[in-house]
Amino acid sequence: MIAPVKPVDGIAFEGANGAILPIKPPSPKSSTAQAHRPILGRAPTIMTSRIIRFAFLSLVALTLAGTVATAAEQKPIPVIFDTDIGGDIDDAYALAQILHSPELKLLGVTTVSGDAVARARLAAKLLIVAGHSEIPVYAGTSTAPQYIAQTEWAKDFSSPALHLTGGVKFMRQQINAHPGEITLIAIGELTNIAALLNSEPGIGAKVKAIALMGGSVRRGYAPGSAPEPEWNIKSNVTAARTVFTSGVPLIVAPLDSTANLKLTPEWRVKIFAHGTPLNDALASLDFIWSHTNTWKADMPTLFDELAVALVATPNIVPLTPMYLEVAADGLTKPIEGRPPNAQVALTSKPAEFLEYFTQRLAR
Ligand SMILES: [Ca+2]
Repeated sequence: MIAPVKPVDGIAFEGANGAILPIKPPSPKSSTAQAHRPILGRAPTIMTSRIIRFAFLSLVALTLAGTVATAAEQKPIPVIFDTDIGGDIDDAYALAQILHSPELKLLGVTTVSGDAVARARLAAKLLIVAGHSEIPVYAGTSTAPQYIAQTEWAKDFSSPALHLTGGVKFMRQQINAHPGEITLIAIGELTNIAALLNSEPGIGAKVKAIALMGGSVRRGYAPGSAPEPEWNIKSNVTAARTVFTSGVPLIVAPLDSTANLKLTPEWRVKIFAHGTPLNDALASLDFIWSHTNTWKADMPTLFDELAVALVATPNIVPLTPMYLEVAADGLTKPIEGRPPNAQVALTSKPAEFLEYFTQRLAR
């Protein structure tokens, strides 16, 4: 069931410039003075001080070594990336971000909304340019035509990894092959994800989590604005309701924490100056988008990138457990007193996030 797709014009991206969320100073670290406290009520001798100091430093060294070893040994998180790449520019940057996140293993890409096949060609070409011909791309559900100017960059592209149908089936097969392991990163309307959850009884219980960009809890697109129906949710409210009532653990990046993440020219210069084939491709797509997007945005907003980061770097922003209900108009309303269905990012620190993101793409 696909809700009628509304025109892109009129989305309130305008006016989002300027306001920056406050950056709090880091919380004071706990004192290590405890380690130097006298033992058994006696003042420490030089020798006992040295022993204590050695023991303390050894403990620190062991802890650090353990952290490094754990990080190195940790298996990357298997993810499937469900995207409406080709409309807004943030999806292309988000795909590059996944490829530059060693914490993640990208099993495949599925596309959704508008011309899902054209979007799949674009994703497949970006992956080839990035040197990842092994990662499959499957077109998912197409809907009414939308603005997708970037897909011209990949017109008629084909590769052995590109499949013009089968997005939902691919997700289902992968989840059944790796029950409880796969996180879905959903950064378009939720049509494919809902179709997956409806396609087989019990399939949702085998999904580890769904990280999604979507919703609007305490603010809308513009700083200080009231909550409003967000694009990914309102584009298919029925699908969004299926996802939010599925019982699958949800990690949600709504407008509250994403709408202020502006990739200004200074940050883009840093990314494009790192002249890898992938970054060169991003520069091309960014240029096409900058001069054609129908809502006249003058710089990218990294909406989708926070959803990716919440999987790769879970502590990057605080998460608030809450129950979000999807209203008929696409609003995502927090309901008090119900067991949470989502961990929600309500705040972010734009300067810190842009540094995190840019560092990844410029290495
Ligand atoms: Ca998107």
